Amino acid sequence: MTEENDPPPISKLTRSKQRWAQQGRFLTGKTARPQEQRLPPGQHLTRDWPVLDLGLTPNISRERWRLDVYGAVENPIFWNWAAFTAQPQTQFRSDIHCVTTWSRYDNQWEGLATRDLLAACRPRDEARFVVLHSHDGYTTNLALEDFAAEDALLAHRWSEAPLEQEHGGPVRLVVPHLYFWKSAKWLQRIEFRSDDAPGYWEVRGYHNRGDPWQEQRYSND
Ligand SMILES: Nc1nc2c(c(=O)[nH]1)N[C@H]1C(S)=C(S)[C@@H](COP(=O)(O)O)O[C@H]1N2
Ligand SMILES: [Mo]
Repeated sequence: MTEENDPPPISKLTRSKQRWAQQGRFLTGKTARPQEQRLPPGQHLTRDWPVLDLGLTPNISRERWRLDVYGAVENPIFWNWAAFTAQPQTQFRSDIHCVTTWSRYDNQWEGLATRDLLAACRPRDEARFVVLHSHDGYTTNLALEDFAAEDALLAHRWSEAPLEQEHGGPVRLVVPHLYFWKSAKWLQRIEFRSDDAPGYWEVRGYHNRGDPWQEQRYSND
């Protein structure tokens, strides 16, 4: 686990991903509508579940785990594991679309719907953006409407088992309608803001929103 201000070490994959953004790698120039085709442009289907991250894999036990929800909210939250899992539990089935072109269908998630989190923390009128902070030093930003999507959740179970550490357990975000880099693993803090604050990949050439149907892979599209 690193402190907030230590930049995470740069792996070979991370370096490649920075280069791909500069090169516009994988772009097909096509868009699609989710109603018409299930696989977004430039994606291919995989049956296994690849692990993608900065390479640190923080080890956070459920006993030590806390979630801090703060910033432009009426009711800041600081939950331990018992308080978090006492919140309403929702199950969603959704597809994963990673910007490196793999997609994985029919993931069964369980956890706290972001809509239920919003009901609990009550964003103030000026709140327009959400920044996720993770235990590996990773950050990613979302517009409040994207964070509030009806199938978005803070997941702690996948396929009816506890979410594996390598996939972001104890708790990760899942926002199915955007590329998977928006779905922060090893969630530590959720910050509500009036101004936007681009995250780890968003300041390294990746699109600020990341809609796979519009092929919003890179910021210079
Ligand atoms: N904390 C954290 N979350 C992260 C990342 C990361 O490096 N650190 N990588 C993102 C990227 S680029 C992808 S594709 C997905 C991968 O999730 P998976 O390893 O469960 O497939 O996690 C996203 N969330
Ligand atoms: Mo990714």
